[in-house]
Amino acid sequence: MATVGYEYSAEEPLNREPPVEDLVSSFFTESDGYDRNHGPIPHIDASEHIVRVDGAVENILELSVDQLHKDFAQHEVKAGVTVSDGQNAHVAFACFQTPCQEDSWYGGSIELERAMREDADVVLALEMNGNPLSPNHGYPVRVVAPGIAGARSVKWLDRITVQLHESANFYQQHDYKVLPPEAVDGESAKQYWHTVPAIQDMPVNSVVAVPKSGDTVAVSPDGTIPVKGYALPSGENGPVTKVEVSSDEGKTWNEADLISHPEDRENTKWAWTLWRAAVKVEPGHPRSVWSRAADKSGNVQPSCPQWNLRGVVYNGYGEAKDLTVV
Ligand SMILES: Nc1nc2c(c(=O)[nH]1)N[C@H]1C(S)=C(S)[C@@H](COP(=O)(O)O)O[C@H]1N2
Ligand SMILES: [Mo]
Repeated sequence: MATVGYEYSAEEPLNREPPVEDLVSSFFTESDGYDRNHGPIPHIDASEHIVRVDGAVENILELSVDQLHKDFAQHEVKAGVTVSDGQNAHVAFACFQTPCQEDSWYGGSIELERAMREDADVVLALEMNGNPLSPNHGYPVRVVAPGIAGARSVKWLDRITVQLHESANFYQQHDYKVLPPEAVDGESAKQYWHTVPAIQDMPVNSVVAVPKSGDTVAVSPDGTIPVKGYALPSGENGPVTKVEVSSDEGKTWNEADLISHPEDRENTKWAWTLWRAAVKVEPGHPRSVWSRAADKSGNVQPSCPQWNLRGVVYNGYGEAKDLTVV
């Protein structure tokens, strides 16, 4: 470990997101305004940073960032995983650089099978869009586990452990889980945390970005208003295959145009999809616009999933409500 300084505190970590209309303005997000942290941001000296691979492996590895750069593709195989099929093994990722709000370290785990499968594209990332990772996104090395909740994509990675149980970290055991509706506060949640699985794959989702709830929108001569948003497939079931938009609270739906990767139109499995539509809306107030997405496996957004205490994996219809159409 070689931390040369911290930013922010464990009590008030950096958490922010850009305005949603900026998000949908281009396929590649230009503003670097999305950050999610449970603790301070460490500034690490990459030349001294080591990622240790241990647990149920034949060879414990101590990998420098330089080695990861030069020949990462070979390393997982080198380590020699020693668990057999059907053992329900996990790969735990850990960062010990800074304390977090609810634990003294940060960690998460995914299934070993998923981590090892080539088409699951779980990677140790050293770069983002061709540049070294910035400190806030995990410099010098982080996990990126596509399709899986961001909480498992551990930043400032110190250790990878192959083990027969999930990560013991707070954020795997007592957060990022869908609790039953009987859990209504911290106290009543206590008896349920160990009964429900940790969130892994995220569900299909879509968001209406333009207009925003409460906006006043001018109707075009053809009686339509422009609507823009984004959509995500569930887990490994990408790409998004359809987004529909309704301006009559779900009675009728119109198919939106999907905007995928500008250069690489084939390689869309993990990517989000931007979409736009022109929908007929009668002038007046209040008006609303809803969106719902479907993915390659036929998963469709529900209108409103069951409430849960942490409000996680919410994927009800996208919505802009309380619109004034003039
Ligand atoms: N070490 C560490 N890794 C972490 C976190 C953290 O607080 N500490 N937050 C997790 C969560 S909850 C998410 S959503 C993603 C966010 O990554 P980003 O800030 O680069 O978008 O990082 C994950 N990895
Ligand atoms: Mo997260």
